[in-house]
Amino acid sequence: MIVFITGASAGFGAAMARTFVKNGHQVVLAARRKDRLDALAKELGESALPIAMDVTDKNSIEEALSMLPQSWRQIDVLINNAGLALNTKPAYEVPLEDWETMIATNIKGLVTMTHALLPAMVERGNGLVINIGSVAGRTPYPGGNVYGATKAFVEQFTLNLRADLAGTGVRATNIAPGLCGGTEFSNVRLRDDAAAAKVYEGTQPLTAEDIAETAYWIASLPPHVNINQIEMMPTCQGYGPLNIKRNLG
Ligand code: NDP
Ligand code: 8X3
Repeated sequence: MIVFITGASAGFGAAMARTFVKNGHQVVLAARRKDRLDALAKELGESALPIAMDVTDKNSIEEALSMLPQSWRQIDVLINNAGLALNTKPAYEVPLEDWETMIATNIKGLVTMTHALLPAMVERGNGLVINIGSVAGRTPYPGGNVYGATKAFVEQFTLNLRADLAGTGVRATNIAPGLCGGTEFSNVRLRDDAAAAKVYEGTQPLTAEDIAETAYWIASLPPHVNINQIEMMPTCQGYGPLNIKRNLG
């Protein structure tokens, strides 16, 4: 398989690249930090192709895809993983720019990549799109605001893809993980490495390798099996009660 992974310079994306290559597949590594991609490609050898791309920029996506060598053009699996959360402040305190960046990356980037690669999969009658959603797309929490809403979009877009793709041979899956450590997610979100480390203190979170194994399992199922969505959490995480403010005013 040729697997196109966005956000391959860190976290889940890099772990997924390692897992697919370990299992004999080829990976296109896409992200903005080319130096990180080059280092990973060096580690992975000829099975990896690093390619600089900003998913928020349609031209950058088009340019990157147009530069793919002929032998790398038949993408079997697209993993829309590039994404981020910014800020944990309440909606009425977050800078608009943070919301705009999350929407541009988690929604616009994901649909632009899908729009670019899906028609060829349908034409061939096989392929798989794995979108990385989040438990935040299903379970609201204080400070989740636009991040949670972008991941709700990812889930609903994936399920609507399933509606359109039924009978085409092309599969689509939403993976919705909960707390996952060992990635740059909280460093990016909190913009403070010490605070980011505290998020995972006293927990045993999911790891990027857990997500990578799940993505690989989904991609290696027989072609007649579609996992529509999968929600996964570390055992130490669960659902909370609804928040009730008592005795106000
Ligand atoms: P990381 O911050 O470790 O990795 C994010 C990746 O996305 C990086 O490779 C980054 O690369 C890339 N990226 C960000 N913006 C862009 C852009 N504009 N264009 C191209 N690439 C971009 O995070 P995780 O690995 O933890 O997260 C991966 C995905 O999983 C995200 O969608 C996240 O929302 C989701 N998720 C994470 C969870 C967690 O707890 N960690 C739980 C649930 C979901 P670069 O900066 O080089 O461009
Ligand atoms: C990341 C998981 O719970 O921080 O999507 O929103 S959470």
